[in-house]
Formats: sequence, C-alpha cells, structure tokens
Amino acid sequence: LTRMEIVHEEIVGFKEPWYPRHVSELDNCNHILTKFEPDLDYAHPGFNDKEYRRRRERIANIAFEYKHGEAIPRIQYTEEEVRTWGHVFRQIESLLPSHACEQYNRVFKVLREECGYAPDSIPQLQDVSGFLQRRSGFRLRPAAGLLTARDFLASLAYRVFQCTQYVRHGSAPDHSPEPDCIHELLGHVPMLADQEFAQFSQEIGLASLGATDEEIEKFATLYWFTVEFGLCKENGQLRAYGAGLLSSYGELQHALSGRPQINDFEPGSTAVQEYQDQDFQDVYFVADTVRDALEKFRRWVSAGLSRRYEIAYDPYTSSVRVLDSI
Ligand code: NLE
Ligand code: FE2
Repeated sequence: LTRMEIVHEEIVGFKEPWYPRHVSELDNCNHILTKFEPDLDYAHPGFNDKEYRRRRERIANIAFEYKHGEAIPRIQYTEEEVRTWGHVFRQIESLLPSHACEQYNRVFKVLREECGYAPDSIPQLQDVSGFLQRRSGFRLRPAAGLLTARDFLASLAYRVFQCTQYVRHGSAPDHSPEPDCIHELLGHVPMLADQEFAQFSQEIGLASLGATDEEIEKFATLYWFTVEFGLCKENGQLRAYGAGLLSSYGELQHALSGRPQINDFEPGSTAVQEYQDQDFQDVYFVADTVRDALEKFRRWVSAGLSRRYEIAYDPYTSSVRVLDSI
C-alpha cells in the first residue's frame, strides 16, 4: 500500500473494491456469470444442440482472449445465424415507427444507410464500434456472455460497451432471456449512438466505481429498468428506448399493449423494484425523456452515494481521477 492508498482507505472508511482506473484495465473485467449457459441450463434452447454449443464456445473464446486496443475479430456467420438475424430484423423494423422512440428511429436510419444494417447480413462488431466512436465516443468490446454487474457497469464508465458476439438459438428468435449480438445490435447500438443516452450510460458506470455491493445491486436494477427496459413519452404516447424491448418482437409489443403495469421512473423506488430475467417483465418504468432520466439519476446519486469522493473521467487519457474527498 502506498501512503496515498492508506490515507484514501481512512477517508473512505472501508476497503473499497478494486476498480479500473484506465480503459485498458477493462481487460480484467471479464468475470462471467454462469447463467443461461447452453452447456449448463437444460431449459436453454441450445442445450440439446451440440453444434450450437461448440459454436458458442468458439465465439466466447474470442472474448476471453481479447485485449483492449485490438480490432474485434470478424465472424463468418452461418446461413442459419443470418436467417435468425433477418427474421428478428424484419419483425422489429415493422414495429419501429409505432413503438420506438425518436432517437432510436433517427439512428436506425443512419445505421441502415452507413453501417451495413440490413436483414441479409449481420454487422460486424468492429465496424459498429467505429461507427459508435464517431457518434458518441462509445466503443464495443467482445464479451463471452453475461458479466457480473460490477464489471459490466465499470465498462460503461469508460464508454465501453461489453458486447456478445454469438447469435441466439434459431428455435426461439422472438425473445431471449440472455443477451446475444441481435440484442446488442438492434437493442443497444442505436441508443448508444445518441449523445444524451451515452452520457446517461456513462454516468451510471462512473457512479458504480468503488461502490458497495448493495449500491451495485441498485445501479444494476436502475440499469435494468432504463437501459434495458425503459419507456419514455412522446406526444403523450409511450415509446420504448430500452434495448431488451427493441430486440424482442414479443416483448416490444407486450410492453406497449396496455397490459403490464407502468410506473413513473423515480430512481429511489425504481432502484429497489424486484424483477426476474426469465420472461417478459410485468412492470416497466416510464421517464418523460432520456434527458429527464439522466437529471433524476444525477440528483439521486449526489444525494445518496456512500462514496466520499468524486471521480472524474478524463477523455484525453481515457482514465478516471479521484478528486478531493467531499
Ligand atoms: N429479451 C431480449 C431479447 O430477446 O433480445 C434480451 C434481453 C437481455 C437482457
Ligand atoms: Fe442488454
């Protein structure tokens, strides 16, 4: 321990968990959750499909071997994978005008024109990462599957999005409980290209650095009900901005069907809402706008974090600095 660290520990009052200080240290943030694995979960649609499981393993290894700064290896997707993508792409695209928020629709058009988004081929993460970097400074890095909330949120602090590269099993295209590249590409990417949404995502990440386990749980829940399943209002109508909705033909319709419960987004209550991640949600939260969600989040974080110092992100060096204790 250096003297600075000892002083720091005295100020903080507990031994805070390690967190990355520079974007390259995200190479250490690849703790994966063994959940929804086709190898372990007999309910997974790929459980009895040996070839699918081998494919998943090969693609997961790309992520395990990946180091910050490298180009993301390209995948030659199979005909079946492209068919699954095309199916979801067409279905979702048909719902966009009536179900997606304006920001999403605006970027989706650009992705179609400039970034190879089309039903007959799956865009490569490396190309999409370049697109995002120009739009909002976000970049992608390949992830083998679901990461721990702590690792996942830490990446957001650096405007890095941990992104799966495999495709869901072809037998269940309209809803998947786990992320896959269809979910990332159709759900997350369009919103991550939006400046305000990128800012919101990064601020959740920055707040999570060095947080306690209880706080991580709350940030992960907030993330769930905003970035994954968030709704907003446009001209008095509900629209989706959450990625879990915008990549699931089934759930996107369900969320706006008038059946599920819809609560106002309030960080204090949203952060403690219970949820399951197996099936469609029963409750969603609606913010006026993404901007409004960000402002509420800021107020909530500055009022209630246990962290006794501020963390500032330096975009010139892609690192964080600890500012004077508060
Ligand atoms: N339910 C989403 C989909 O089918 O694309 C994935 C959600 C991942 C959290
Ligand atoms: Fe997601």
